[in-house]
Parts: sequence; C-alpha cells; structure tokens
Amino acid sequence: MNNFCNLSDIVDLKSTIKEAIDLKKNPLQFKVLGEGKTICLLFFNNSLRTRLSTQKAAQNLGLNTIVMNFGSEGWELEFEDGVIMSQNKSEHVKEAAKVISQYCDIIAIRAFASLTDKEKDETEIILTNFKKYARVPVINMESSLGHPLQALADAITIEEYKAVKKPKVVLSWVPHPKALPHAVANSFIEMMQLQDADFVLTHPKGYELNPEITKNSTIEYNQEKAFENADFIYVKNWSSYENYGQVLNTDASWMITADKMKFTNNAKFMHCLPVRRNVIVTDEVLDSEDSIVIEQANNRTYSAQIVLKKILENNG
Ligand code: SN0
Repeated sequence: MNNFCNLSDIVDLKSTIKEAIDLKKNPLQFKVLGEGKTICLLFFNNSLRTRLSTQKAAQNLGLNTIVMNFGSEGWELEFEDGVIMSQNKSEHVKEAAKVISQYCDIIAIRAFASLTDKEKDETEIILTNFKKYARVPVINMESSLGHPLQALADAITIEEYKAVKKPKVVLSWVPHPKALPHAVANSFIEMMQLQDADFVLTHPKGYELNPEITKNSTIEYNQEKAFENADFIYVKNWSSYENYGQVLNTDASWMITADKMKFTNNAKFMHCLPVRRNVIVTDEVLDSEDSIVIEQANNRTYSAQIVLKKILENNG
C-alpha cells in the first residue's frame, strides 16, 4: 500500500481485516517497523478518536508522531492554482506539502467537507492537493467524501461480533441539530457492499446519498421495517446530499429507542462517535449490553495500525 485515501487502496480486504484482528492480540509485535520514522497528523477539523487512535497505532509500530492543528495553528493554506494571494491565505499547498514531506515519512490528513460547495467538496480539494504535492504516502483521516479508517474499524468490529456468516446490517439515518458530512455514511456503505452482508439503508425521503455510492444498495424508507431481523444497527446522521448540506428534517421519531431495537434480532448498536445522547439514541440503548460503540472505537487503533503497517512495509 502506498497511499490510503479510500477503501479501494486496500488490496485484499478480507485478509486485511483478519490481520487487524491478529494485531490486536499482540499490538507491539511490529514495533521495529517504524523505528526512526515519523508520521505527521494534520487536522483541519476537530477529532478525538482519530487523533488518539492514530497516534497510538503509530506508537505501537515504533513511529514518532507530530500533530498539527491547521485550523488554529497553521498559516491559512491556498489550494487553488494560479491565484493572486493578496487576501488572507498565507501559504500555498504546493510549498506546504513539500516542506512537510521533508519532516516526516507519512502524512495523515483530516479535512471535512465544507457542505456549502458541493463541486469543490467532490474534488476533495485538500486531500487531493496534498496527495499531488507530498513526497511521502498520504492517509485520509476523514475527507469530504469518505472516512475509510472508520469503515475499516467498523468492518473489523462486525467481523468480531457477527454470529452468522451473512449478518443483516442496517445503516439508519438519525436526527441531528447540525449539518453533518456524508463521509462516514459513504465509507460504511462502500464497505458493506464489499462484505458478505444483507445490507439495508434507511432514511427519510430527501436524505438519499450520492447514487454513485449507494449504487444498488437496498433503501427502505420505513425505519421499523428496515430494523426487522437486523443483526447490526449502525447509526449516523448526515445532511441532505441533493439539497447540499441542508438539514431538512430533525424528526425525533427517527431517534433510536429500545422499542425500535425490539424489532431487530437482538441487534448490536453501532455509532462512530461522537454521539449526542437522547437526540440520536436514548441513554437506555447506548448504555445497554448491545451497544458496542466503545469496542468499535477501540478498533480504530487496529484499523490505523494495519494501514500504517502496510504503508511502512511498502516504503521500507
Ligand atoms: C463528524 C461527522 O463526519 O459526522 C465526525 C465523525 C467521526 N461528526 C461531527 O461533526 C459531530 C459533531 C456534533 O456536534 O455532534
């Protein structure tokens, strides 16, 4: 593996998931792989799990980590070509990416969608430009379009908890007061299309995601019907794709409750976190035995570690 910008950068998904589960048993076994090497984590947005689990994964592999929060600490970067830089942006990505590449062996980037400019978001302007100008491998820590490290952790978690070969997995939209990105949902959908799963997507009308991503996935507009016999309920809010970035509906009837979970086959409850209690899901469900969100977050370390391991092995 050279870059890890989307799920298609994983060559053999099945064996990668298995290797990640094996790593978990002995996380320090490849500690020499990253010796003397450095990863730079660049954040254009907030983070808790991604920041800490990626650092932890790096540490397990013997890598040094440098973290920079571009939102508050860096010069404001210009990403467009040929611009007269007379406004507030101080530095172009062309210099920044090349300079940062001299200080580290891997660059990881978090850059959410703006949710205001669909076209620009779809070009993944920040990630694409870093990939173009960096001289070291680039990792996506959630871009405009995807969050593949999260989706890999999700697949690892489902693999660990599934009781049948082909579980029924439901991705349900839930209400949220803010406009949230599509990245987590997009990558989860792409991941489920690659897994042996009976996958159903449920959301209110108007919340259809990019059809190039949902492809022929089953969409069920009736949430209760979608939940019938489900083995995993994966929950996420996203803003409208069609009416780009808008919150069309905050209908509390879509919140996950214990009554709704009764329609399922004792399903496990999953969410990438951070989760807003009693908006997205009731305390009762989130605190129940069937909620696996903490273990899901734990697997972020191993999804990052397997990706870093493959990049280090390829760039030894
Ligand atoms: C982000 C998202 O993409 O939806 C990150 C998830 C890993 N989530 C949020 O921004 C939630 C913020 C909030 O205020 O609840």
